Amino acid sequence: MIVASARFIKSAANKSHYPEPTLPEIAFAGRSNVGKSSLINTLVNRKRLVKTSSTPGRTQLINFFDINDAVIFVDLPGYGYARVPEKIRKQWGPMIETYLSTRSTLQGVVVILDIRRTPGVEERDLLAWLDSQGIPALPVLTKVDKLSKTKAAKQRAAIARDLGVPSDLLILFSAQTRQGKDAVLDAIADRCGLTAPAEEEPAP
Ligand SMILES: Nc1nc2c(ncn2[C@@H]2O[C@H](COP(=O)(O)OP(=O)(O)O)[C@@H](O)[C@H]2O)c(=O)[nH]1
Ligand SMILES: [Mg+2]
Repeated sequence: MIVASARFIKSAANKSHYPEPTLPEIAFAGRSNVGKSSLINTLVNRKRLVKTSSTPGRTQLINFFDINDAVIFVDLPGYGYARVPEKIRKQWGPMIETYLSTRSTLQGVVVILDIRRTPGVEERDLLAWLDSQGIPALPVLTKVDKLSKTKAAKQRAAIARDLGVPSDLLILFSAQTRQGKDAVLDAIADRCGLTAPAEEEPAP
């Protein structure tokens, strides 16, 4: 999939504020600071379509973006940030769960994991819950530029074992080098049934 256009649609705190469910939708989830904003910005070739904010503790919203007038990307609030006040943390779960369990156009969730970390309880819970709801997960291991090739391959295998999924299901990604960008976009296009545009013949 080639991203030709990307624009912010709206933010929503609850269902009544979601945009009309017309286009296929892909949501992005991950713990705070995992690199979710950087991943989305890389996919859409923009520096700051999604703000890479470093102020946890604010009430967070679900943000909707139109991509190519063909698919909607949904930036879910980051989870698992210990410094977030309990009151705010408590409203995240329901907000994300309501979205994921009721959104009729949702085609899959890109679950972003740091390649250097063993998946925590939040990640395992999220993946198990998506599975129980029949929502396909697209797991992506980000920040691969932080590890050597050998170490990255080892971590990929370890995380796959940990999650009980085949290793080649885990896409290796880096916002710094853009490694894995096309693999993520292709997985998304595949999930949404968007066929790749035919290669144009070079002009004679
Ligand atoms: N080296 C490296 N740093 C990254 C990568 N992705 C994100 N970061 C850094 O990780 C921090 C958190 O990134 P951000 O996208 O804001 O994370 P978010 O909280 O999940 O949205 C920032 O300092 C980014 O520059 C990556 O692929 N490689
Ligand atoms: Mg972010």
